[in-house]
Parts: sequence; structure tokens; C-alpha cells
Amino acid sequence: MKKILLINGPNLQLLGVREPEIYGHTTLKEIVAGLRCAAENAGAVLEDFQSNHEGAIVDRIAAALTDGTDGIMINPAAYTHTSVAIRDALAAVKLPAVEVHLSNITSREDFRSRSLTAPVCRGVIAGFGVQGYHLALTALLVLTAADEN
Ligand code: CA2
Repeated sequence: MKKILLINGPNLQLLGVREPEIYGHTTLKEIVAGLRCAAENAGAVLEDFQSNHEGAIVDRIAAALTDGTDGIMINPAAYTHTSVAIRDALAAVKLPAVEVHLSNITSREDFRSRSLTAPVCRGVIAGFGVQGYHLALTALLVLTAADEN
């Protein structure tokens, strides 16, 4: 059974609770429940991790190397634009990773257009709200199935 690791970065625990006009009304708990269900329907298992701490995210990515993870779906949130450490961790584990953003990061402030993590991911899905996580899951299931061949 494929194991997909979902990582959400800083402040995403506030989804659905604060600033719904920007990030929508769905809570992180609801997003994770929907993804868990979609993963199960596809014969996969989803494990989720959220942290507001860069080092904790780096440690979780490193742990994915030995815990049976087949692919990583990550919304690094603000660390997208700043974290060389998360980029290096993703590059080091060499697992297929897909970066997800709820908003279209290229249509917001200039500083959000640059992602340090995107170049070490297989692709980026941005601007489709919660649906983006489901698109990323589909992409990862395709990528990890392809890796088997
Ligand atoms: O669009 C995305 O998914 C972002 O990764 C969200 C980050 C932002 O820094 C990135 O540029 C784009 C912000 C996540 C903060 O989430 C909140 C949710 C509710 C209320 C406040 C913040």
C-alpha cells in the first residue's frame, strides 16, 4: 500500500478559523479527513504532519526516508519563500514531492512568487484552494505508480 506524507507548514492550523476571505472556510482537520478518504479509496494511506517550526519539518522529511513513505505532498506555507533547510531536506530524501498552495502565489505580493522549495519538487499546484491538495494527491499516486515500473 502506498504511503503518502502530507506536510503543512506554519499557520495552516488556522485554516477555516482566520482570514477565510483569503484561505477559505475549510479547516485543516476537514482537509486532512477528505484526503485520507480519497487516499484510502485509491488504495493508499495518508499520514499528516503540521508544524509551525522549520526544524520540525526538516526532521519529519528526513524521517520519511526510513518510515516507508512513497511520496510527499507539502505546503511549506511561508517557508516556501525562505527555507533553504526544507529545500535541502526534500532534495536529500529524493522522494517524489509535490508542492501545493491554496492561493496562486504568483498573483500576490512579489516575494511570494519565488519558491525555494519548488525546484526540488516534481511539480507545483497553486491557486485551486482545497482542491489543489486532491490534485496533488492524484499527481503523487501517478508518480509513485510510475516509480514502480
Ligand atoms: O497559498 C498558500 O497555500 C500559502 O502557502 C499559504 C501561506 C503563505 O505564506 C504562502 O505564501 C502561500 C500562509 C499560510 C497561512 O495560513 C493561514 C490560514 C488562515 C489564517 C491565517 C493564515
